[in-house]
Amino acid sequence: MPRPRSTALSPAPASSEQAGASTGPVRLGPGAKAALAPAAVEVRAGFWSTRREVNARVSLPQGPELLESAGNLHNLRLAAGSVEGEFRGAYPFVDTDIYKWLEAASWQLAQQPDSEMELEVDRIVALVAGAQRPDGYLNTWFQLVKGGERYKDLRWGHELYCAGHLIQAAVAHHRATGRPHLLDVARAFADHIDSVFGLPGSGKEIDGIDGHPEVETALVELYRETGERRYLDLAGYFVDRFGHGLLGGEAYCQDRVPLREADTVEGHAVRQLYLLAAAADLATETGDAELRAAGERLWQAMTATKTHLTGGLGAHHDEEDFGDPYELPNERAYCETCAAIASVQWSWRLALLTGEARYSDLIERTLYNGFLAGVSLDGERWLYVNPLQVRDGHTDPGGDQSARRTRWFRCACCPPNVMRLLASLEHYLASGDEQGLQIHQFTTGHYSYGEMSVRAETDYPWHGTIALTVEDTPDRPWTLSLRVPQWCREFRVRVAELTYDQTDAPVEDGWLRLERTWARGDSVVLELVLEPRLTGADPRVDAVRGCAAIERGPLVYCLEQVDVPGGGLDDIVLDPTRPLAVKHRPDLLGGVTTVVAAGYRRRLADDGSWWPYRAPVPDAAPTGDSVELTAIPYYAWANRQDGGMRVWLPTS
Ligand code: FUB
Ligand code: ZN
Repeated sequence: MPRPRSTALSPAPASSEQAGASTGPVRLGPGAKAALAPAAVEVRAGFWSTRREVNARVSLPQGPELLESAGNLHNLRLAAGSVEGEFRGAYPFVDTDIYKWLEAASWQLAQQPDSEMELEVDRIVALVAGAQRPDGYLNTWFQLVKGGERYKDLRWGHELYCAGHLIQAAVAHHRATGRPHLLDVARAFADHIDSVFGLPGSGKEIDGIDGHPEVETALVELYRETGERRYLDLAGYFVDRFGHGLLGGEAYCQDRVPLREADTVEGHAVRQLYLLAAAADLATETGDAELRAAGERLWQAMTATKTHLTGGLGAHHDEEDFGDPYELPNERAYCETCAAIASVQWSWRLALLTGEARYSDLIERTLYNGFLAGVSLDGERWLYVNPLQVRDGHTDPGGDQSARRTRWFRCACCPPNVMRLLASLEHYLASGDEQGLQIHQFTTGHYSYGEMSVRAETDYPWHGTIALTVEDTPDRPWTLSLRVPQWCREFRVRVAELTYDQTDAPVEDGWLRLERTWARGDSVVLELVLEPRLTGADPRVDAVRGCAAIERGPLVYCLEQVDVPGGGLDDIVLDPTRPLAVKHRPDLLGGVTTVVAAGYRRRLADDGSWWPYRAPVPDAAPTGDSVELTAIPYYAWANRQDGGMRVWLPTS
């Protein structure tokens, strides 16, 4: 099989105008300089189908009621003057909960008509439109609480952040339904912003940026939807004004150093990641090589030094921000669900821009672990922070930063964010270019780009076999590329009469490239060997020195107290010399594969000391009683009873 040319060197940049390209959250403009364009995927069964079905059946329908009882919809009516009362909610950005829900519902409607949800969407779109000022401005907090004062508190006010989520909802609504109503509202606000913000000397009133990036990536998408270049230019202006002290020069809001000069991710994680998503969008649409290089550099720094095993991001509770390199605590891991979502959004843009598989490796890890833990299996309860450990005797703070699942939050940014990613997930799974179709994530379903289409069947991530059948093909050679996950050490692939394994398969930078003149009905069977494994960490991650984590395929595992006989987890030690066993458990947590490991419960001599430290350093290996350890996938934790949990297990 000849080695195809590298996708990254594709002479004709990919474009979403290609027939069969996906029309999800990232739709490349006609002049985009990306290596790849999103492909169309239908998720028909299996792991993600189940999670999306719960999203559609339980989480999304509950949205309007929750937005009503939390006061978000009331605020719109109040701003429209149709009711009387007080603003409800604790934050200036509560409108975004509505916009994210509208976005999620729109992506959902694009897949499956649902007359009830459609009515709810229409009703809420009308409320949003009713709250807008005649000049396009819209923010219920500033209209109602701040007496109409505008853009005086850019560092904390979130006015442009709210505009960004409105624009994203409107683009989704327009793409899904073809209706102009919400897009008209969003354009009016974007035009208003464009009339106010600009460089000194541009004749605009304010040279400023929002303390929470978001409007930037939204404006790029608005440009893609409308073809209006000034939205792209406005996004570029905003991205380049960070790092010049307009917000006081703080790292917290990415104002310490311009993105083009930055060498690591810093500050508030979600803010940083949304800004980087916008930079990748701009590099894609304009070919800005410096912005692209900055994105690639910062992604490398983030993944190498600031990312938890689960793909979770953020090491500090107080400012929801990144820590220092290798500062990756377990019980104080912040790993906000929104940060995981933002990371997926950024990585997807880089995957399209560069054609590199590693970005989709991180997406896979994040989706199956740090992201999915954010929603309960029943779709009704949420985690805002996603720690990697809950200690025995944990005193839970409750509220937004609880390590226990919660019905809704005072700061409810995460739940509707999860809803929108699950509802649009199929748009993050595959891509295409002139040379072929690339499958980034495996699901049972249908992948297509232009005339190339394949059907896939798999029980991934529980089993490693992915069976693909070509359903449609042009009459010329093309390349079917399958991502070989970064965690995979061993695989086999059968293509018609040929069989390869990891030693001789045509793998190039994480892509298994299968080039031929395909015929309908041709089959490819990829078998990823899914042995459970123990993973260690770079020694500079002090928090987990001497520990190992259990993984299998893309899944990170954890111990939950409820599965460990004899009580708490803090005395449990894993025996890394003993084999790990796999046990499929259809009865447990909606059906999971558990990993069974050997360990022991430390027996510590109780010398009555009032002091937990010892000198000299104890050197004898502790002893204890053997115990069988049943580990479950991390995403499924906190769905039974409260109790301890840990991902990293001491081995000595
Ligand atoms: O500031 C808006 C949102 O609230 C952020 O993205 C989250 O981190 C939470 O702080
Ligand atoms: Zn959040």
